[in-house]
Amino acid sequence: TGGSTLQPVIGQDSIELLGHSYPRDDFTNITPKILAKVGFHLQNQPYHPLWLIKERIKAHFYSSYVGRWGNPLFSVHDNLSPVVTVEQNFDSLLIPPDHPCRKRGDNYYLNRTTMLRAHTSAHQRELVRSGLDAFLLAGDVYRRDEINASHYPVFHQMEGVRLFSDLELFSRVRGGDELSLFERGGRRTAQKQESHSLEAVKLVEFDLKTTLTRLVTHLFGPDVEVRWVDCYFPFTHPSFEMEVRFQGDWMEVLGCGVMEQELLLSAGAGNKLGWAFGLGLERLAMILYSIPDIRLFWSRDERFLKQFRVDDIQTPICFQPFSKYPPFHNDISFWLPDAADRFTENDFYDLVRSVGGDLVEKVTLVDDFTHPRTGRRSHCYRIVYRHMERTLTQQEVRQVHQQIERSVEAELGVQGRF
Ligand code: FA5
Ligand code: MG
Repeated sequence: TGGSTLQPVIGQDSIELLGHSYPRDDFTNITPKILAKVGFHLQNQPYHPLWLIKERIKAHFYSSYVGRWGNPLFSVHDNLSPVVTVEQNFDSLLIPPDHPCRKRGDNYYLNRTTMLRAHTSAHQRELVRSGLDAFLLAGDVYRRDEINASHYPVFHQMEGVRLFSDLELFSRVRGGDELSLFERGGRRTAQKQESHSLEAVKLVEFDLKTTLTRLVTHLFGPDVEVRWVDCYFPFTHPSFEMEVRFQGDWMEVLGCGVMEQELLLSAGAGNKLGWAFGLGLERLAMILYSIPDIRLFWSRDERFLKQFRVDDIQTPICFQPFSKYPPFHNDISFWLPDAADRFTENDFYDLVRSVGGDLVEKVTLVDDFTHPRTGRRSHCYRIVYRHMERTLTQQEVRQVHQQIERSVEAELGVQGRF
Protein backbone atom coordinates (compact mmCIF):
# COMPACT_ATOMS: atom_id res chain seq x y z
CA THR A 1 0.00 0.00 0.00
CA GLY A 2 1.48 3.35 0.62
CA GLY A 3 2.28 6.46 -1.32
CA SER A 4 3.05 6.89 -4.90
CA THR A 5 5.77 4.93 -6.57
CA LEU A 6 7.19 8.29 -7.61
CA GLN A 7 8.61 9.60 -4.34
CA PRO A 8 7.54 13.16 -3.60
CA VAL A 9 10.52 15.44 -3.07
CA ILE A 10 10.76 18.93 -1.62
CA GLY A 11 13.78 20.39 -3.37
CA GLN A 12 15.54 23.75 -3.08
CA ASP A 13 13.71 25.25 -6.03
CA SER A 14 10.92 22.86 -6.83
CA ILE A 15 8.61 20.15 -5.54
CA GLU A 16 8.30 16.84 -7.33
CA LEU A 17 4.90 15.28 -6.88
CA LEU A 18 3.07 12.54 -8.81
CA GLY A 19 5.44 12.84 -11.72
CA HIS A 20 5.28 16.63 -12.03
CA SER A 21 7.62 19.37 -10.94
CA TYR A 22 6.26 22.54 -9.34
CA PRO A 23 8.52 25.57 -8.91
CA ARG A 24 8.58 26.88 -5.35
CA ASP A 25 7.71 30.47 -4.52
CA ASP A 26 6.79 32.65 -1.56
CA PHE A 27 3.45 30.79 -1.24
CA THR A 28 4.88 27.30 -0.93
CA ASN A 29 3.93 25.85 2.44
CA ILE A 30 3.53 22.13 1.85
CA THR A 31 5.38 19.91 4.33
CA PRO A 32 7.05 16.51 3.88
CA LYS A 33 4.53 14.89 6.26
CA ILE A 34 1.64 16.01 4.07
CA LEU A 35 3.40 15.16 0.82
CA ALA A 36 3.86 11.65 2.16
CA LYS A 37 0.06 11.29 2.41
CA VAL A 38 -0.57 12.16 -1.24
CA GLY A 39 -1.29 9.19 -3.46
CA PHE A 40 -2.61 6.72 -0.89
CA HIS A 41 -6.16 6.74 -2.30
CA LEU A 42 -7.63 5.20 0.86
CA GLN A 43 -11.04 5.51 -0.79
CA ASN A 44 -9.81 3.04 -3.44
CA GLN A 45 -8.24 0.44 -1.13
CA PRO A 46 -10.59 -2.54 -1.05
CA TYR A 47 -12.18 -3.05 2.38
CA HIS A 48 -10.77 0.10 3.87
CA PRO A 49 -13.72 1.68 5.77
CA LEU A 50 -13.61 4.73 3.49
CA TRP A 51 -13.77 2.42 0.47
CA LEU A 52 -16.66 0.52 2.07
CA ILE A 53 -18.69 3.64 2.62
CA LYS A 54 -17.90 4.95 -0.86
CA GLU A 55 -19.01 1.61 -2.33
CA ARG A 56 -22.24 1.69 -0.32
CA ILE A 57 -23.01 5.19 -1.56
CA LYS A 58 -22.21 4.15 -5.15
CA ALA A 59 -24.41 1.06 -4.88
CA HIS A 60 -27.26 3.15 -3.54
CA PHE A 61 -27.03 5.69 -6.36
CA TYR A 62 -26.60 2.99 -9.01
CA SER A 63 -29.70 1.11 -7.92
CA SER A 64 -31.93 4.06 -7.07
CA TYR A 65 -31.28 6.34 -10.03
CA VAL A 66 -31.38 4.78 -13.46
CA GLY A 67 -31.51 6.55 -16.78
CA ARG A 68 -33.93 6.04 -19.60
CA TRP A 69 -32.14 2.94 -20.87
CA GLY A 70 -31.65 1.35 -17.47
CA ASN A 71 -28.12 2.70 -17.21
CA PRO A 72 -26.93 4.30 -13.96
CA LEU A 73 -27.70 8.00 -14.00
CA PHE A 74 -24.69 9.04 -11.91
CA SER A 75 -21.18 8.38 -13.13
CA VAL A 76 -18.52 7.88 -10.46
CA HIS A 77 -15.05 9.44 -10.44
CA ASP A 78 -12.56 8.50 -7.76
CA ASN A 79 -9.18 8.93 -9.37
CA LEU A 80 -8.79 12.64 -10.01
CA SER A 81 -5.46 14.06 -8.84
CA PRO A 82 -5.65 16.08 -5.61
CA VAL A 83 -3.19 18.55 -7.13
CA VAL A 84 -5.34 21.34 -8.57
CA THR A 85 -4.93 24.94 -9.61
CA VAL A 86 -5.89 27.72 -7.25
CA GLU A 87 -8.29 28.69 -10.01
CA GLN A 88 -10.07 25.33 -9.80
CA ASN A 89 -10.23 25.27 -6.02
CA PHE A 90 -11.44 28.87 -5.59
CA ASP A 91 -12.04 31.02 -8.69
CA SER A 92 -14.07 28.43 -10.59
CA LEU A 93 -16.40 28.36 -7.58
CA LEU A 94 -16.84 32.16 -7.51
CA ILE A 95 -14.84 32.47 -4.31
CA PRO A 96 -13.61 36.10 -4.28
CA PRO A 97 -9.85 36.83 -4.44
CA ASP A 98 -9.81 38.20 -0.88
CA HIS A 99 -11.95 35.48 0.71
CA PRO A 100 -10.44 34.29 4.02
CA CYS A 101 -10.73 30.61 3.05
CA ARG A 102 -7.79 31.17 0.64
CA LYS A 103 -5.38 31.90 3.50
CA ARG A 104 -1.95 30.26 3.39
CA GLY A 105 -2.60 29.32 6.98
CA ASP A 106 -5.56 27.12 6.01
CA ASN A 107 -4.35 25.45 2.82
CA TYR A 108 -1.42 23.57 1.38
CA TYR A 109 0.07 25.48 -1.51
CA LEU A 110 2.69 24.04 -3.85
CA ASN A 111 3.10 27.58 -5.15
CA ARG A 112 0.97 30.61 -5.97
CA THR A 113 -0.99 28.84 -8.69
CA THR A 114 -1.08 25.21 -7.53
CA MET A 115 -2.37 23.60 -4.37
CA LEU A 116 -3.71 20.41 -2.84
CA ARG A 117 -7.49 20.62 -3.21
CA ALA A 118 -9.28 21.75 -0.07
CA HIS A 119 -12.57 20.22 -1.23
CA THR A 120 -13.86 18.02 -4.01
CA SER A 121 -15.93 20.96 -5.27
CA ALA A 122 -12.71 22.00 -7.05
CA HIS A 123 -13.74 19.64 -9.87
CA GLN A 124 -17.37 20.72 -10.29
CA ARG A 125 -16.80 23.04 -13.21
CA GLU A 126 -14.49 20.76 -15.23
CA LEU A 127 -16.83 17.77 -14.90
CA VAL A 128 -19.92 19.78 -15.82
CA ARG A 129 -18.01 21.23 -18.74
CA SER A 130 -17.13 17.73 -19.93
CA GLY A 131 -20.84 17.17 -20.47
CA LEU A 132 -21.88 15.26 -17.36
CA ASP A 133 -25.35 15.88 -15.93
CA ALA A 134 -25.08 13.66 -12.87
CA PHE A 135 -21.92 12.51 -11.14
CA LEU A 136 -20.31 11.49 -7.88
CA LEU A 137 -16.68 12.25 -7.13
CA ALA A 138 -14.67 10.89 -4.21
CA GLY A 139 -11.20 11.95 -3.18
CA ASP A 140 -8.70 13.08 -0.59
CA VAL A 141 -8.77 16.73 0.47
CA TYR A 142 -6.21 18.75 2.41
CA ARG A 143 -6.61 21.51 4.96
CA ARG A 144 -4.10 22.87 7.42
CA ASP A 145 -5.46 21.79 10.72
CA GLU A 146 -4.59 20.32 14.08
CA ILE A 147 -4.45 16.57 14.67
CA ASN A 148 -6.79 15.07 17.22
CA ALA A 149 -9.65 12.60 17.44
CA SER A 150 -11.84 14.51 14.99
CA HIS A 151 -9.38 16.60 12.96
CA TYR A 152 -6.75 15.47 10.56
CA PRO A 153 -5.14 17.56 7.80
CA VAL A 154 -6.14 14.99 5.19
CA PHE A 155 -9.67 13.69 4.93
CA HIS A 156 -11.99 12.48 2.20
CA GLN A 157 -15.03 13.95 0.57
CA MET A 158 -17.67 12.75 -1.83
CA GLU A 159 -19.14 15.35 -4.13
CA GLY A 160 -22.45 14.88 -5.93
CA VAL A 161 -23.89 17.01 -8.71
CA ARG A 162 -27.13 16.74 -10.62
CA LEU A 163 -28.35 19.01 -13.38
CA PHE A 164 -31.89 19.37 -14.72
CA SER A 165 -33.19 20.64 -18.01
CA ASP A 166 -36.65 22.21 -17.83
CA LEU A 167 -38.06 19.03 -19.33
CA GLU A 168 -36.50 16.83 -16.65
CA LEU A 169 -37.56 19.07 -13.83
CA PHE A 170 -41.12 19.87 -14.83
CA SER A 171 -42.17 16.60 -16.44
CA ARG A 172 -42.71 15.34 -12.88
CA VAL A 173 -45.37 17.90 -12.02
CA ARG A 174 -48.88 18.29 -13.35
CA GLY A 175 -49.15 21.35 -15.52
CA GLY A 176 -45.37 21.46 -15.63
CA ASP A 177 -45.20 22.54 -19.26
CA GLU A 178 -46.50 25.95 -18.17
CA LEU A 179 -43.49 26.49 -15.92
CA SER A 180 -40.03 27.78 -16.71
CA LEU A 181 -36.63 27.48 -15.06
CA PHE A 182 -35.73 31.12 -15.35
CA GLU A 183 -37.26 34.47 -14.62
CA ARG A 184 -36.15 37.72 -16.21
CA GLY A 185 -35.49 40.70 -13.99
CA GLY A 186 -35.93 38.70 -10.83
CA ARG A 187 -34.35 39.50 -7.47
CA ARG A 188 -32.06 37.48 -5.27
CA THR A 189 -33.80 36.59 -2.01
CA ALA A 190 -33.09 34.23 0.86
CA GLN A 191 -34.94 31.57 -1.12
CA LYS A 192 -33.47 31.89 -4.62
CA GLN A 193 -30.99 33.40 -7.07
CA GLU A 194 -31.99 36.36 -9.27
CA SER A 195 -32.28 34.40 -12.53
CA HIS A 196 -34.19 31.41 -11.12
CA SER A 197 -37.94 30.99 -10.95
CA LEU A 198 -39.17 30.14 -7.46
CA GLU A 199 -41.01 27.03 -8.68
CA ALA A 200 -37.85 25.65 -10.30
CA VAL A 201 -35.70 26.31 -7.24
CA LYS A 202 -38.22 24.71 -4.92
CA LEU A 203 -38.30 21.56 -7.07
CA VAL A 204 -34.49 21.36 -7.23
CA GLU A 205 -34.21 21.95 -3.48
CA PHE A 206 -36.82 19.29 -2.83
CA ASP A 207 -35.01 16.80 -5.07
CA LEU A 208 -31.70 17.56 -3.34
CA LYS A 209 -33.10 17.09 0.16
CA THR A 210 -35.02 13.96 -0.81
CA THR A 211 -31.94 12.45 -2.46
CA LEU A 212 -29.76 13.10 0.59
CA THR A 213 -32.37 11.96 3.09
CA ARG A 214 -32.78 8.72 1.14
CA LEU A 215 -29.02 8.28 1.14
CA VAL A 216 -28.58 8.61 4.90
CA THR A 217 -31.66 6.47 5.49
CA HIS A 218 -30.06 3.80 3.32
CA LEU A 219 -26.82 4.08 5.29
CA PHE A 220 -28.13 4.43 8.84
CA GLY A 221 -31.56 2.84 8.66
CA PRO A 222 -35.07 4.28 8.91
CA ASP A 223 -34.63 5.62 12.46
CA VAL A 224 -31.90 8.11 11.57
CA GLU A 225 -32.70 11.66 12.71
CA VAL A 226 -31.79 14.39 10.26
CA ARG A 227 -32.09 18.16 10.30
CA TRP A 228 -31.35 20.94 7.79
CA VAL A 229 -29.49 24.08 8.75
CA ASP A 230 -29.32 27.14 6.48
CA CYS A 231 -25.77 28.17 5.65
CA TYR A 232 -23.66 29.95 3.06
CA PHE A 233 -21.34 28.85 0.26
CA PRO A 234 -20.20 31.19 -2.54
CA PHE A 235 -21.04 28.51 -5.14
CA THR A 236 -24.58 27.57 -4.06
CA HIS A 237 -27.71 29.49 -3.13
CA PRO A 238 -29.73 28.64 -1.21
CA SER A 239 -27.28 26.53 0.83
CA PHE A 240 -27.80 23.99 3.58
CA GLU A 241 -25.95 21.72 5.92
CA MET A 242 -27.33 18.35 6.87
CA GLU A 243 -26.85 17.23 10.44
CA VAL A 244 -27.34 13.73 11.76
CA ARG A 245 -28.11 12.94 15.37
CA PHE A 246 -25.25 10.98 16.87
CA GLN A 247 -24.76 10.08 20.54
CA GLY A 248 -27.19 12.76 21.64
CA ASP A 249 -25.58 15.52 19.55
CA TRP A 250 -26.10 16.91 16.06
CA MET A 251 -23.15 16.26 13.78
CA GLU A 252 -22.69 18.09 10.48
CA VAL A 253 -22.10 15.57 7.71
CA LEU A 254 -22.43 17.57 4.51
CA GLY A 255 -22.90 20.92 2.84
CA CYS A 256 -25.10 21.39 -0.24
CA GLY A 257 -27.27 23.74 -2.21
CA VAL A 258 -28.65 24.94 -5.52
CA MET A 259 -25.68 25.64 -7.80
CA GLU A 260 -24.92 29.26 -8.65
CA GLN A 261 -26.11 29.88 -12.20
CA GLU A 262 -22.94 31.83 -13.00
CA LEU A 263 -20.93 28.66 -12.35
CA LEU A 264 -23.15 26.59 -14.65
CA LEU A 265 -22.95 29.29 -17.30
CA SER A 266 -19.14 29.26 -17.16
CA ALA A 267 -19.24 25.47 -17.49
CA GLY A 268 -21.39 25.60 -20.61
CA ALA A 269 -24.58 24.41 -18.90
CA GLY A 270 -26.34 27.75 -18.48
CA ASN A 271 -29.63 26.31 -19.74
CA LYS A 272 -29.92 23.95 -16.77
CA LEU A 273 -30.41 24.15 -13.01
CA GLY A 274 -28.47 21.98 -10.63
CA TRP A 275 -27.83 20.91 -7.11
CA ALA A 276 -24.52 19.93 -5.52
CA PHE A 277 -23.44 18.40 -2.24
CA GLY A 278 -20.12 17.61 -0.54
CA LEU A 279 -20.03 15.14 2.29
CA GLY A 280 -17.28 14.03 4.65
CA LEU A 281 -16.58 10.31 4.27
CA GLU A 282 -14.75 10.06 7.62
CA ARG A 283 -17.67 11.67 9.42
CA LEU A 284 -20.09 9.13 7.98
CA ALA A 285 -17.76 6.19 8.59
CA MET A 286 -17.11 7.26 12.18
CA ILE A 287 -20.84 7.28 12.93
CA LEU A 288 -21.67 4.21 10.90
CA TYR A 289 -18.87 1.96 12.15
CA SER A 290 -18.34 3.52 15.61
CA ILE A 291 -14.76 4.53 14.80
CA PRO A 292 -13.74 6.76 17.71
CA ASP A 293 -10.70 8.52 16.25
CA ILE A 294 -10.10 9.95 12.76
CA ARG A 295 -6.40 8.95 12.95
CA LEU A 296 -7.42 5.31 12.76
CA PHE A 297 -8.22 5.71 9.07
CA TRP A 298 -4.47 5.91 8.48
CA SER A 299 -3.72 2.84 10.53
CA ARG A 300 -2.06 -0.09 8.83
CA ASP A 301 -2.69 -2.19 11.92
CA GLU A 302 -4.33 -5.47 11.00
CA ARG A 303 -6.42 -5.23 14.15
CA PHE A 304 -8.10 -2.22 12.56
CA LEU A 305 -8.19 -3.26 8.90
CA LYS A 306 -9.35 -6.83 9.41
CA GLN A 307 -12.55 -5.68 11.09
CA PHE A 308 -13.76 -4.25 7.78
CA ARG A 309 -13.16 -7.31 5.60
CA VAL A 310 -16.74 -8.43 5.15
CA ASP A 311 -18.22 -10.55 2.37
CA ASP A 312 -21.03 -8.10 1.72
CA ILE A 313 -20.48 -4.33 1.84
CA GLN A 314 -23.89 -3.91 3.52
CA THR A 315 -22.85 -5.99 6.56
CA PRO A 316 -23.22 -3.92 9.73
CA ILE A 317 -19.83 -3.36 11.37
CA CYS A 318 -19.17 -2.08 14.86
CA PHE A 319 -15.49 -1.36 15.31
CA GLN A 320 -14.02 -2.90 18.48
CA PRO A 321 -11.30 -0.62 19.85
CA PHE A 322 -8.13 -2.53 20.54
CA SER A 323 -5.91 -0.20 22.48
CA LYS A 324 -8.19 0.47 25.40
CA TYR A 325 -7.19 -2.56 27.42
CA PRO A 326 -3.70 -3.15 28.79
CA PRO A 327 -1.37 -5.65 27.12
CA PHE A 328 0.62 -8.41 28.81
CA HIS A 329 4.11 -9.25 27.53
CA ASN A 330 5.37 -12.80 28.11
CA ASP A 331 8.56 -14.30 26.72
CA ILE A 332 9.15 -17.91 25.79
CA SER A 333 12.58 -19.46 25.05
CA PHE A 334 13.49 -22.90 23.83
CA TRP A 335 16.31 -24.90 22.22
CA LEU A 336 15.57 -25.77 18.62
CA PRO A 337 15.72 -29.41 17.56
CA ASP A 338 19.24 -30.49 16.48
CA ALA A 339 18.07 -31.13 12.95
CA ALA A 340 17.52 -27.44 12.28
CA ASP A 341 15.20 -28.00 9.33
CA ARG A 342 12.67 -29.61 11.66
CA PHE A 343 11.65 -26.20 12.99
CA THR A 344 10.43 -23.08 11.23
CA GLU A 345 9.32 -19.84 12.83
CA ASN A 346 5.95 -20.00 11.11
CA ASP A 347 5.23 -23.34 12.81
CA PHE A 348 5.58 -21.55 16.10
CA TYR A 349 3.38 -18.60 15.04
CA ASP A 350 0.66 -20.99 13.93
CA LEU A 351 0.84 -22.90 17.16
CA VAL A 352 0.59 -19.73 19.24
CA ARG A 353 -2.38 -18.60 17.25
CA SER A 354 -4.15 -21.91 17.55
CA VAL A 355 -3.67 -22.06 21.33
CA GLY A 356 -4.02 -18.37 22.17
CA GLY A 357 -6.56 -17.36 19.55
CA ASP A 358 -7.69 -13.74 19.69
CA LEU A 359 -5.94 -13.22 23.01
CA VAL A 360 -2.66 -12.98 21.15
CA GLU A 361 -2.04 -9.61 19.60
CA LYS A 362 1.52 -10.03 18.39
CA VAL A 363 4.43 -12.50 18.43
CA THR A 364 8.00 -11.43 17.67
CA LEU A 365 11.33 -13.20 17.63
CA VAL A 366 13.42 -11.19 20.10
CA ASP A 367 16.52 -13.37 20.34
CA ASP A 368 18.23 -15.96 18.13
CA PHE A 369 21.20 -17.42 20.01
CA THR A 370 23.73 -20.11 19.10
CA HIS A 371 25.70 -21.64 22.00
CA PRO A 372 29.43 -21.10 21.30
CA ARG A 373 30.53 -24.55 22.55
CA THR A 374 27.63 -26.92 21.85
CA GLY A 375 26.41 -25.18 18.68
CA ARG A 376 22.84 -25.53 19.92
CA ARG A 377 20.48 -22.83 18.84
CA SER A 378 17.75 -21.22 20.88
CA HIS A 379 14.96 -18.79 20.08
CA CYS A 380 13.21 -16.37 22.35
CA TYR A 381 9.80 -15.01 21.34
CA ARG A 382 7.81 -12.23 22.95
CA ILE A 383 4.08 -12.77 22.97
CA VAL A 384 1.78 -9.80 23.53
CA TYR A 385 -1.56 -10.82 25.00
CA ARG A 386 -4.46 -8.41 24.77
CA HIS A 387 -8.18 -8.88 24.51
CA MET A 388 -10.06 -6.42 22.32
CA GLU A 389 -13.13 -6.25 24.50
CA ARG A 390 -11.95 -6.60 28.08
CA THR A 391 -9.01 -6.58 30.44
CA LEU A 392 -7.33 -9.97 30.80
CA THR A 393 -6.33 -11.32 34.20
CA GLN A 394 -2.77 -12.37 35.08
CA GLN A 395 -4.02 -15.86 35.75
CA GLU A 396 -5.81 -16.20 32.44
CA VAL A 397 -2.67 -15.12 30.57
CA ARG A 398 -0.47 -17.48 32.61
CA GLN A 399 -2.73 -20.42 31.77
CA VAL A 400 -2.61 -19.75 28.04
CA HIS A 401 1.13 -19.15 28.16
CA GLN A 402 1.76 -22.42 29.99
CA GLN A 403 -0.44 -24.23 27.49
CA ILE A 404 1.75 -22.80 24.71
CA GLU A 405 4.88 -23.97 26.56
CA ARG A 406 3.50 -27.50 26.78
CA SER A 407 2.33 -27.62 23.16
CA VAL A 408 5.52 -26.25 21.73
CA GLU A 409 7.53 -29.07 23.32
CA ALA A 410 5.00 -31.74 22.44
CA GLU A 411 4.39 -30.67 18.87
CA LEU A 412 7.53 -28.95 17.61
CA GLY A 413 10.23 -31.11 19.18
CA VAL A 414 11.90 -28.19 20.94
CA GLN A 415 13.26 -28.17 24.46
CA GLY A 416 11.90 -25.50 26.76
CA ARG A 417 14.10 -23.11 28.72
CA PHE A 418 11.09 -22.01 30.77
C1 FA5 B 1 -17.25 22.07 1.70
O1 FA5 B 1 -16.16 21.56 1.63
C2 FA5 B 1 -18.10 22.36 0.47
N1 FA5 B 1 -17.26 22.14 -0.69
C3 FA5 B 1 -19.31 21.44 0.47
C4 FA5 B 1 -20.28 21.73 -0.63
C5 FA5 B 1 -20.25 21.01 -1.82
C6 FA5 B 1 -21.25 22.74 -0.47
C7 FA5 B 1 -21.16 21.27 -2.84
C8 FA5 B 1 -22.15 23.00 -1.45
C9 FA5 B 1 -22.10 22.28 -2.65
P1 FA5 B 1 -17.28 22.00 4.33
O2 FA5 B 1 -15.99 22.66 4.54
O3 FA5 B 1 -18.36 22.30 5.30
O4 FA5 B 1 -17.89 22.34 2.89
O5 FA5 B 1 -17.04 20.44 4.31
C10 FA5 B 1 -18.03 19.54 3.89
C11 FA5 B 1 -18.03 18.33 4.78
O6 FA5 B 1 -16.73 17.77 4.88
C12 FA5 B 1 -18.42 18.62 6.22
O7 FA5 B 1 -19.81 18.65 6.37
C13 FA5 B 1 -17.79 17.47 6.96
O8 FA5 B 1 -18.58 16.31 6.85
C14 FA5 B 1 -16.52 17.25 6.18
N2 FA5 B 1 -15.41 17.95 6.86
C15 FA5 B 1 -15.11 19.25 6.84
N3 FA5 B 1 -14.02 19.51 7.59
C16 FA5 B 1 -13.62 18.33 8.10
C17 FA5 B 1 -12.54 17.90 8.94
N4 FA5 B 1 -11.64 18.77 9.41
N5 FA5 B 1 -12.44 16.59 9.27
C18 FA5 B 1 -13.34 15.72 8.79
N6 FA5 B 1 -14.36 16.03 7.99
C19 FA5 B 1 -14.51 17.32 7.64
MG1 MG C 1 -19.16 22.97 6.90
